[in-house]
Amino acid sequence: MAPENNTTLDAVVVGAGFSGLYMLHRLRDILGLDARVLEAGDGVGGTWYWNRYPGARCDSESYYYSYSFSEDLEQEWEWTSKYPDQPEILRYLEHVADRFDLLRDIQLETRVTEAAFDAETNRWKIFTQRGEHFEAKFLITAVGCLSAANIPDIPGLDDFDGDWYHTGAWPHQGVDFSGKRVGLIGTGSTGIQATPVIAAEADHLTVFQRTPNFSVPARNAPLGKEQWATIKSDYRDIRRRTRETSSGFPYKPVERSALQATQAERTEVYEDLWGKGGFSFLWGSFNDVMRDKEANDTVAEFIRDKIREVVKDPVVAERLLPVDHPYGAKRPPIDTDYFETFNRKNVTLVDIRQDPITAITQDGLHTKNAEFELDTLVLATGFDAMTGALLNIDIRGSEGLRLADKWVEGPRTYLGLQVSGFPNLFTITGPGSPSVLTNMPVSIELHVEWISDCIQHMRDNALETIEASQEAEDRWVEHVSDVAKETLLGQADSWYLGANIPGKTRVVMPYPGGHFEYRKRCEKIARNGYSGFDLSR
Ligand code: FAD
Ligand code: N01
Repeated sequence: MAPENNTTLDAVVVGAGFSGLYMLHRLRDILGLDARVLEAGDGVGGTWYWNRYPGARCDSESYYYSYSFSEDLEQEWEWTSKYPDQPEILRYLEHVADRFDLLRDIQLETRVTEAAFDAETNRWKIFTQRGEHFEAKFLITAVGCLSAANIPDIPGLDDFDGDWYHTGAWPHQGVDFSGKRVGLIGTGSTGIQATPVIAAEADHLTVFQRTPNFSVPARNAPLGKEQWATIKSDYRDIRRRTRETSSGFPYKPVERSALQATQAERTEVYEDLWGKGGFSFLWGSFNDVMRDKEANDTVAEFIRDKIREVVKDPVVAERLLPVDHPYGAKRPPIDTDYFETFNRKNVTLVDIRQDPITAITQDGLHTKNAEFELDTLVLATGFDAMTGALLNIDIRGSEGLRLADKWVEGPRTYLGLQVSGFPNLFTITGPGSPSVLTNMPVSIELHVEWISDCIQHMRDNALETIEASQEAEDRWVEHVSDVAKETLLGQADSWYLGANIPGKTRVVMPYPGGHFEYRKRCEKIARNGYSGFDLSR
C-alpha cells in the first residue's frame, strides 16, 4: 500500500501478529470501522515473522495455539504436528490474513515512532518512521510482549569480523552454519531450541551460559487423521476449557498437592509427565508447585536428576543444573534433545558466571580466562519484554504526559488494557494482564473481543472517550503486586520482572491471578458499564 500523508481513520492498530490481525478483523468486518494496521515488518505474523532461527517452534500445542473465533477456519486448518515449526505457524497467520482479506488494510514496513493524544479534538496523532501522519479516534497497540530484541551491550560487538545475529531478527534467507565455529549466548527457550539444531550443522558450537535453565522434553509428534477427527469434533469443548483454566491451556486443573504425596507417588507422577512431555509437566503435576517452594523443590530436583542422567560428563552436567530459581519462576522451556546435545564432541559449554565475557573481538569472544575463535555469533538473549515495544514508541497522553515517564518505576495499567491519562488507547496483552503466563491466543482473543465490544458500547451510547480512572489503576497495580507475592515469580531474575534488562525497574509485569478469574473480572466490569473507566460524551 502506498504511503499517504494525513490519513484520518477511526482506529489505528500497531502490529500485525496474532493480536493485530484479529483486531483488524473485529474493527473492520464486525464493527464496520475504518481501521488500519501499521506494521514494522515487511510481512504479517509478528513473532513468527521475526523469529526464524533454527529450531523455532511453539510450546503450546498447535490445535490450541490458534484462533478460536472462526469455526470454519478451525475446521479447514490441520497442523502437521503437536509443536509445528516457525514456517508452518507463519503460513497459518498468512493464511488468516488472506482468508479474511486483511492485507488491504495492513500497511507493512511502517514503524510507528510517536503517538500523541490531542485533547482538543479527542484524536490520536500517530507518526511513522517514514514520515506519515495518521489521525484516529482509537489507538490500539498490538506490538507484542516479546518483540523488542535485547541486544546486550558487550564491548566490541561491532568489531567482530564474522556474522552475528539476534534470534528475534533472523535473516529470511537463513544462516549456513556448515563448517563454522559458532558461539551462542543465552539459554532461555530460544537458546534451548536452537542449540541442538545448530550443533548438528556446525563444525563446533560453544554455548555461553549465564544461568542454567530447567527444560523438559517436548516429545513432539505428528498429528494424524484420527487425531484430527477427534480434535475437530471436540473443538468447542477444547476452547471452552482453555478459557476456563488459569493457564489458557486445556488441561484439567489438578487437585493434588505435592507435599501431601509420598516420594514414590510424586516420582510416579513426574515420570509419567516427563514421558508425555510439554507443558503438561507444569500444569498437570501438583497444585502447589508454583506456590510453595518446598513443593517446587520436589519437581526441581526431579529435573536435576534427569539432567545428571542424560549428560555423560559429570562436570558438564553439574554446570547445567539450575539451582538459583524455582522451576516455573522463569518461563519454562521445552526441548528436543537439548541436554543430550552436550554429549556431542563438537559442543562446549562455558559458564559465564564463573568466567564472564569481557569482550568481543575481530576473531571471536574473550572471557576473563579464555579466548574463543568464532565465525558466527548467535545472540539468543531475549527481549525487553512487555514494555519494550510500547516504550519504543514515544506515546504522550492527554496532558503531554509521556508513557515512558509514567512507567519509570514499572508499568501501571488498569487490567493491562488501559492507562490512566491516555484516553482511547488500548494495549492488547499489556502489562498487568495474564498475557505471557498463559497460552497467548486465548488472552489475545479475550482482549481483542473486550476492546471491540467496548468500542461498540461507546458508539451505541455516543461516547467520545474512555480512560482508566486513576483510582482503578492504582487499585489494580496494587492487586497485581499482592497476587504476585503469593507466587514464586519474585524468586527468579526473569524477564517477567524486567530483571534481564540493565537498569529496568524490577516488578512482576504479567498478572499472575490466572486467566479464568481475570476473564470473569473483565466481563463483569463491562457488564457493569465499564466500572473503573471514565467515559465521556
Ligand atoms: P507479536 O507477534 O510480537 O507481534 C507484534 C508485531 O508488532 C510485530 O510484528 C512487530 O513488528 C510489530 N510492532 C512492534 N512495534 C511496532 C511499531 N512501533 N510500529 C509498527 N509495528 C510494530 N506464546 C504462546 O502462548 N505459546 C507459544 O508456543 C509461544 N511461542 C513463542 C515462541 C517464540 C520464539 C516467541 C518469541 C514467543 C512465543 N510466544 C508463545 C509468545 C508470542 O509472542 C505470542 O504467542 C503471540 O505470537 C504474540 O502475538 P502478538 O500479535 O501479540 O505480538
Ligand atoms: O529469552 P530469555 P528467549 N550476557 O530472556 C541470557 C518465548 N519463547 O528468547 O537467564 C549473557 O528467556 C539470559 O541469561 P539469564 C518464551 O516466552 C518461546 O530465550 O538472564 N547472557 C538467558 O539465558 C520465552 O521465555 C519459545 O542469566 C545473557 C537468555 O540470554 C521468551 O520467548 C521459544 C545476557 C535469554 O533468555 C524469551 O525467550 C523461544 C547477557 N548480557 C522463545 N542477556 C517456545 O518454545 C541475556 N542473556 C515456544
